[in-house]
Amino acid sequence: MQLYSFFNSSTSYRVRIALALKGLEAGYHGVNLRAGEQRQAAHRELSPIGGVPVLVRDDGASLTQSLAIIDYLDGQYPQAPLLPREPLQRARVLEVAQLIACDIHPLNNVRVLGYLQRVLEVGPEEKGRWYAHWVAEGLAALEALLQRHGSGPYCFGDEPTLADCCLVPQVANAERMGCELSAYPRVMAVYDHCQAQAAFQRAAPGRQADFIQ
Ligand SMILES: N[C@@H](CCC(=O)N[C@@H](CS)C(=O)NCC(=O)O)C(=O)O
Repeated sequence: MQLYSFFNSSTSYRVRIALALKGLEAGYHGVNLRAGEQRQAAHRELSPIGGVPVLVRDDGASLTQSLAIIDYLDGQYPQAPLLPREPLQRARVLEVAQLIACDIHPLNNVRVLGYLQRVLEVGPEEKGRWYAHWVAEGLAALEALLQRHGSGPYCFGDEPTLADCCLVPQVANAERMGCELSAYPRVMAVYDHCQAQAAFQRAAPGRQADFIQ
């Protein structure tokens, strides 16, 4: 398997966590989002929308969309399952994963922030406010969901799930962007617990081959 990734892409980070939790290795291809490599024709052959992550199997089959990739890995490599089988528990995990993947991340994606800046001519201060606003709204909802339905050191119990694969990169991004996080104690407790685990540490941006300061 080969993973097309960027060290501080949160969606790539989700997949790296899933791979590490399952003890899987994938060849690493850095796609430099800062240099716009995701928009080059060769990369669009793999990802028509121009993004990472992309997982390419040994037989050449390629997959985009971090949640689809993790679902594939979970089906193909059943060790350390990331999605519960019981329907309500499974839906709870997906509820958190999709809150992050559908309601928080897309609003602050590279191409969205770039459009705000280049086309709508939004200044850096307003761009920062946009970022902080959507992160705050999303993390408040995440905190409420985890307060209501979560338990244990991870989002849902004593073992990591897809929800944790999504939570950690989103909070890491928010931290990196200087967002205020003290209003989300349950989110931060899960984050701190995950950050202390070896698999999450292996997947961290600073440990990747394409890491740049
Ligand atoms: N929904 C997709 C989003 C993928 C995505 O947009 N990734 C970001 C990096 S976190 C990206 O490649 N952005 C490039 C751009 O917006 O130009 C997924 O979950 O995989």
